Amino acid sequence: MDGTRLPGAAVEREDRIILHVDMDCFYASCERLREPALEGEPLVVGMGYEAGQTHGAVATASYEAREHGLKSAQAISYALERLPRAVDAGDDHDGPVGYYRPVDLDFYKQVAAEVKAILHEHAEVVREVSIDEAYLDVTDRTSWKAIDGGERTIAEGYGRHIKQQIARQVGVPASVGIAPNMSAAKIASDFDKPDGLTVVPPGEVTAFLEPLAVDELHGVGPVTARELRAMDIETAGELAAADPTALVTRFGQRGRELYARARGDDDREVTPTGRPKSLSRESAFTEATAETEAKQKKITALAADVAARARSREAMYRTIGIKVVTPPFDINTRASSLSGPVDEPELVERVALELLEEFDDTRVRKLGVRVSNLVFGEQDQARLDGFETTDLSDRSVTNDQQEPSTDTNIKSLGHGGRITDWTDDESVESAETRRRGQSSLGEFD
Ligand code: DCP
Ligand code: MG
Repeated sequence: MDGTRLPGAAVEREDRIILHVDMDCFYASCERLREPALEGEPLVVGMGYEAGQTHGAVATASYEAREHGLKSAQAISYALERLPRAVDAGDDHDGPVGYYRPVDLDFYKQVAAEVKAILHEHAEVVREVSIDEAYLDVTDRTSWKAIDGGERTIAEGYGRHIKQQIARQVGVPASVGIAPNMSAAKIASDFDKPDGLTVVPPGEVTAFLEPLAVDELHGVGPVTARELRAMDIETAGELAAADPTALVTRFGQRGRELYARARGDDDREVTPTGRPKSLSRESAFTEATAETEAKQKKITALAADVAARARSREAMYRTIGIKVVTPPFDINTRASSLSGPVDEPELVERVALELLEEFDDTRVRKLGVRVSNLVFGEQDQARLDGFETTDLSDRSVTNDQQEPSTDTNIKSLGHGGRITDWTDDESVESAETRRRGQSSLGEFD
């Protein structure tokens, strides 16, 4: 990657490589793992099918059972009607029969853990969304570069490799979708189930979505699909070509989202399961520079990126910091803290630039911006009474290197905690940096 390339909300978004994995008829595949004779048979995993039981539901049906109309969430009594139990079917029964097994969640969780371990080996960021489903951001691990005379991308090979690793090491089938954003990747993984691998390179997302029925789009259930049909909108292509105002009139803010999804616009980030302690981003110069403007430009872009990521994760921050790496590898960190958590992209930029002033004449080879002391989504922005009127350009946000401000609304952290914070992360960062090369745009959280 070009070390001079600046990160920013708009930059690189379309180049992301998002991989979505969804295991095929997962509970049934797990049962087959310990009972290989069930391979190729119509298999129902669920509750309530034993003699004398009447209540219960299908958790999942193998693809062979699905051919008989069975699927998750159906009443078990319905399943038994369509596909009587093999053990109960008398000799005179000449229709299809099925195999039934009870749900053994502990076992499925063990299998899922093995699968997830493989996924974590193959991506920096893994978002586990359910027992058998995860998103991976594999942008740093593979490439959209076309190979084989343009027939395939390198990313496709990476997806195939992950599928094979799961099949060989765990023994269960997975379907994989790869696309530049999360919603397209999810649709892609579902596109060719079971054992599917569907790749939608950048630039092909709209064409891929176009022919799909609207209810295949993420977030479109049967009710919305019906309402869209009433508006003469049946396919994602028709939804993408619809009048957005009419959609907003009908569905409110959701209408705008539906419209965006149908057009393949989805800039949600793959956020790791669990909550991060901080969010940060750093970027190196190709060569160390003392140029103020270049440094400011980079800090501004990094600040925008970090603030956008915080917002997309619904994280507010109380501390804003920068990292300045001077040649050869001296790491300097500075941070300022506010009295309450905020979601203020402009403030991140302003504080980061202020903190940078100390390094005005310094040659710098790498810069980073971080927000920390995170608070997630649950409450409104803290009432920072007086905050808006405080003149931030004039010492109201204090540099941690200086005496804490006496301002009651904005105060500084002590040295110790902050420095330790960053030091901890440095060890992660140096390993990362070694692996990716110095010029890469690495995250340092
Ligand atoms: N599950 C359940 N009840 C449901 C839906 C699902 O108990 N109503 C369980 C059983 C599934 C597992 O969750 O095996 C994963 O759900 P999926 O929706 O991914 O379904 P499958 O993996 O079974 O099938 P597919 O191949 O369509 O992904
Ligand atoms: Mg599944």
